[in-house]
Amino acid sequence: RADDGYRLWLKYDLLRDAGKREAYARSAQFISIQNNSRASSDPVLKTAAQELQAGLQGLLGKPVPIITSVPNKTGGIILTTGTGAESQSLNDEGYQITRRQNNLVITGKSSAGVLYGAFALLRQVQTLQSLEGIALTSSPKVRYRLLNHWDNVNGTIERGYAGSSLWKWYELPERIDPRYRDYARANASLGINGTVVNNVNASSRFLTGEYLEKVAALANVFRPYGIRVYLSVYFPAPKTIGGLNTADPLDPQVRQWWANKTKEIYAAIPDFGGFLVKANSEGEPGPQDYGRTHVDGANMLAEALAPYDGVVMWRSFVYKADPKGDRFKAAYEEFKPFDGQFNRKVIVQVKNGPIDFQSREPFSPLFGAMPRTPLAMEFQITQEYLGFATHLVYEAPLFKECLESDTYAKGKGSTVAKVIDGSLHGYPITAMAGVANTGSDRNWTGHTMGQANWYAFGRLAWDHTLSSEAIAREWVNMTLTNEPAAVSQITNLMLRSREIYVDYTTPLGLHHIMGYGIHYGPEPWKANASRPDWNHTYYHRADSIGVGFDRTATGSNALSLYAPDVQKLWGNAETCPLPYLLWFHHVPWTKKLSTGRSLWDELCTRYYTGVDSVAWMQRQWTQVKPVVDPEIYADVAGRLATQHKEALWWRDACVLYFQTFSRQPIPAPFKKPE
Ligand code: GCW
Repeated sequence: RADDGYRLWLKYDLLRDAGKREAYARSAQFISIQNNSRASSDPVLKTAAQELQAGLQGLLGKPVPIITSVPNKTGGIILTTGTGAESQSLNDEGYQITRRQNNLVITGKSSAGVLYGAFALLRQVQTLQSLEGIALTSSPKVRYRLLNHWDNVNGTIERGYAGSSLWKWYELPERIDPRYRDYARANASLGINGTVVNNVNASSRFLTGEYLEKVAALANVFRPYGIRVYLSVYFPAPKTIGGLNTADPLDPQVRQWWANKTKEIYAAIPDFGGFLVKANSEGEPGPQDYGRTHVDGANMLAEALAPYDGVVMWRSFVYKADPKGDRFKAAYEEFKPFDGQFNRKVIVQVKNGPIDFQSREPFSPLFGAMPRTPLAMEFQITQEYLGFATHLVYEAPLFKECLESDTYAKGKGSTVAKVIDGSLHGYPITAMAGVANTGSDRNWTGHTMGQANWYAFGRLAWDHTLSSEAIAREWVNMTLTNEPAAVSQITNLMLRSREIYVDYTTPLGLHHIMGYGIHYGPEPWKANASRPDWNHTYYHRADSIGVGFDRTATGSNALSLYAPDVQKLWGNAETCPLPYLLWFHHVPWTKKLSTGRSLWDELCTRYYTGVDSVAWMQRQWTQVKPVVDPEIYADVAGRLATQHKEALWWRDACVLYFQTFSRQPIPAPFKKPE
């Protein structure tokens, strides 16, 4: 039957190669949860066994029984939680897969570890790896691996492009959509262990008794998959639903209200994960409305959580600072002074870049600058600035570029990844969040290839050292085809896609020139917004001399927020890597770049070759037609055609607009009309 994309990377279709099936089946004659009283009733272990069973039966085409005891039985898979020698090297959620006495043994310190091990074993089979000498050990590098849903009460999703919310609030808690479970399976297969179900632009309704019951019903579905539920909170909730006349975080009544509310939440959801907060940002209220600080607000919530195993994720996405200043500096200036003042349950959640999820941003200068405050990474999986669910942009290279950036906070090698995984500053808690791209569309993400971004986020949250290529290969094998040449071809296309998108939209470090408000298509000319830093001319600063935002000492000096080595890397227009050039420098149109072309010619070259590269992607995709499911093939082919049309739109809009400043001809090779 045709594949509508619903099953994501968990397809478990019969393996084509009968020989391989046989070989795997010899190692998978049964599944057994090692017999101890705790284990047999543990719902997460049960899930692990059931997932393995369903997966293997599909892949191998024969039943794999779950049996209760295994005296001297061999040729099967044993699931066990243990604290023995073999689990010494694991952290709480890690797993180990080994062969012992002719059985495959999946060990975890916790049942969640076993579940992740079960999915890892399935992945081995799905990607056709041998199980013969298998010896896998893996522990997540980050403790809290979360999706953030920007889902609203009314079923809409802010910046969501795959239909409406998965959560049917009006049906909950009575009706449980089977899809909730499939959602949990997909996340658990990646190691995602938490989900913030509502938008950071939060409605206080989610904290009412009526909604807590609904949220608790979701939590019940997610729990056997090791996934905890979190809520975004509306800071003035004590007023809007609590009947108080203030939400001042230092007011005793307000504090008591939060303490009571938190108690009520834990009564309904005993493993509730905690709160995510957007405060004093983009019109959202917050502690500053009462002359208080982010620390006052965050610590109040942390105290309410004190009796429980929950955390506060307080976002740093603000740009309240002087709109005439440089928005680049806002989060740093507002948060850095508080380093060391937050309660130990607080994590400050920082977007990867200083502005807002652009197709390329330098890493946020906060990373490395707050050694005494745990910082969480916030990536955006949904493609708000990356062409929605229409453009094919594989995001792993974008995530990796940030994670591998060197902050030099403690000398060379102080990467952002080491900040986030806690190893650089010894953070007691670590977290990575991804703004979800899921919705009610049959294939979850609108663009089938968008599934790879959900996948990549989850895999990197588990282990940021995995390469973009390895993750892409895995995903393609599990989702599209096992045919080696096609796997390579699709992987290659995915790996190039982000750079191609950058080229036809915002090459050389241009940023924030997309359609105003909607954030789709080009609008570099936007100049009449209500705040100067919402204008797009603010970001590109094109004039008759050149283009780009001078963030060196002669300009906003935002560069000074970075360590001296980073300043050296980006601070000199002669040596600044071209991808970041216009992020930091106002460069003359006529300036000769390292490519041998003038800035203007280089800009045009990128825009034009970017469009050509989309045509290349289309051709590549055509070639894999014989081995990809027809429905998925057609879906992607159609979206690529739109992408090509819109790449032309971006190119022509931007080149013609910037030409009004450069007053130079479009370079010869590109001149002819299409
Ligand atoms: O990227 C911007 C989005 C807003 C979003 C905000 C944020 C949830 O355009 O839609 O609001 O960032 O991250 O808070």
